[in-house]
Amino acid sequence: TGSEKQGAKAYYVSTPIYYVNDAPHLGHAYTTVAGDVLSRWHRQRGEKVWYLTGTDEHGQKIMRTAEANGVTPQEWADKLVTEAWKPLWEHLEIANDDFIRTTQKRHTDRVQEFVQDLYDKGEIYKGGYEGPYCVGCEEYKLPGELLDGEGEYAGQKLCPIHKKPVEILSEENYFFKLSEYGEKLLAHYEANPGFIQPESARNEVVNFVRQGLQDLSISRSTFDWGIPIPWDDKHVIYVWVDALLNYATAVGYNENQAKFEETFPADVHLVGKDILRFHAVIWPAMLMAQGLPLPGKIAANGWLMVGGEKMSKSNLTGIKPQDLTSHFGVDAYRWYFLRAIAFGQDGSFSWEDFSARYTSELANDYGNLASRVAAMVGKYFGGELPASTADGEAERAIHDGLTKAVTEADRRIGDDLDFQGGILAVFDFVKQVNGYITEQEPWKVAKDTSDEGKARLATILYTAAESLRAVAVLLNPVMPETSQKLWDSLGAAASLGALADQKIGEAGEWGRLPAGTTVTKGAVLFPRLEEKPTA
Ligand code: ME8
Repeated sequence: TGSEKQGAKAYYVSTPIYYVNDAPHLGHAYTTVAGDVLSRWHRQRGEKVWYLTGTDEHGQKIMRTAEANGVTPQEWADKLVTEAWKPLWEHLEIANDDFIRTTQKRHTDRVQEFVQDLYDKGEIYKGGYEGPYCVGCEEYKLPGELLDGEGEYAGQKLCPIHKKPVEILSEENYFFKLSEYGEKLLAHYEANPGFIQPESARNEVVNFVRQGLQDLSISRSTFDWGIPIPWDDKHVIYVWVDALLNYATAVGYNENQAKFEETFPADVHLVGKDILRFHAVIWPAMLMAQGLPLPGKIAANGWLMVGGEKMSKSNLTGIKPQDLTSHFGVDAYRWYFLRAIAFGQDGSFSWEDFSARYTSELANDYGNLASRVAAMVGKYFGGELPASTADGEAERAIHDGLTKAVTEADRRIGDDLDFQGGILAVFDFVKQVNGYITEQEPWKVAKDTSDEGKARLATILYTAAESLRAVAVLLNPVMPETSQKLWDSLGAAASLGALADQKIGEAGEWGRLPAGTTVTKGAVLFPRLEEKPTA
């Protein structure tokens, strides 16, 4: 967009790369939408941004799913990526800059080089290991964290996350000397209090590392769906080591030095709580071992729950993202989860809550404000935005309210990843503007045909329209389609240019929308909801 700082490091945001054993569900979409809003926000700050997502395609979980479906793992992954994952991200308006797949050569070659390099540096050795393994997690478990099975699983030990029996694996494997990094990791957490977010996640990781780290088995020899260990092709690289490296291989590690330096490390790795340790312990240790810089922040989102249970591939509760977008629209979908749940906390989804918030906050507060203002500019000024010439105390309160909303939203969304707080700051402003119109009663002022009356009416409608101009900019990262409709209805592009080029820093500059623009009663922002579909 021209105003990007040349040569500056990109603000780099990542999502987890998701397993392709199944189609994406609400939980995956939650993390990916959050990353999209964060990266769009930073783009609108005028920063250079790199937003990465992708898919994790190796390991036993994928291999077994493919086998069960009678195809090769690669065929299975190709099908899921092209038929399920990429289409959903497009549907949800995810503006990722790249999509990495761990079966791509640009990834597999670089992963082999990375691991070979660690081996050459003496960070990897051969050893034996036997222990309980959960295929769902693709992770060895500690005996102490297992649950006792009941009913059909009586007498067996279960994974605490998947509640399925673990398997005892015994392998001769290659190990990464993770145990040597405990002190360095603790020192890093100490020196960088914002490294792990939220606080509860940080505490969990610190406690875990304080208990002492074991070396990490980084190869598998009981199956072959993975990247071969370069010096011993009877082994494949552990799927988590392979997967974590996507954050480096996707941005030019060992391949495009300029790109790598301009992008790496990530400013924010967005993850779910389930994969926090991989990102906050193993990944930084791998980078330390190579002398590479560490990411700025690991931000863990909480669980999306339905009916009190974590939403997962095996507990889909029957609701697909598309079921919600077809009812509420894509923008409302993007908005809802970030608005309803404090980021980092668990939160429940219910159809009733979504419907209630849609109607009161989106349709009534926001949508009606936009349509009322456009209708009045049409009715009283023939659709030509009047100039504001009679600003008084009420208008100054609106100007102040906007300044506050911009500062608050920018800090909360852009810096703190407090999406809920940031969205609320903007919606508080929307409420304030609604209150202003109710108090000023432009429909009554319109009856006063004196010059003073006309100036008041013009001022009220300009103030409301200019407020909406700012709201469109501030909500663009969250609801891009709606903001565009509003932008069109305000006739803003003719003088201010494209919506995507509007900067957050300028959103609060009062008076940017010039008088004289053509205001039209555009498309309804949030149509009345249909009856809830019956399952
Ligand atoms: O773990 N609530 O992939 P995955 C909130 N391939 N977020 C949820 C969620 C829920 N109920 N369910 C899933 C993997 N998520 C690895 C990652 S990264 C180098 C490798 C989100 O397909 C959340 O972000 O199991 C979680 O961490 C991720 O999906 C797990 O996706």
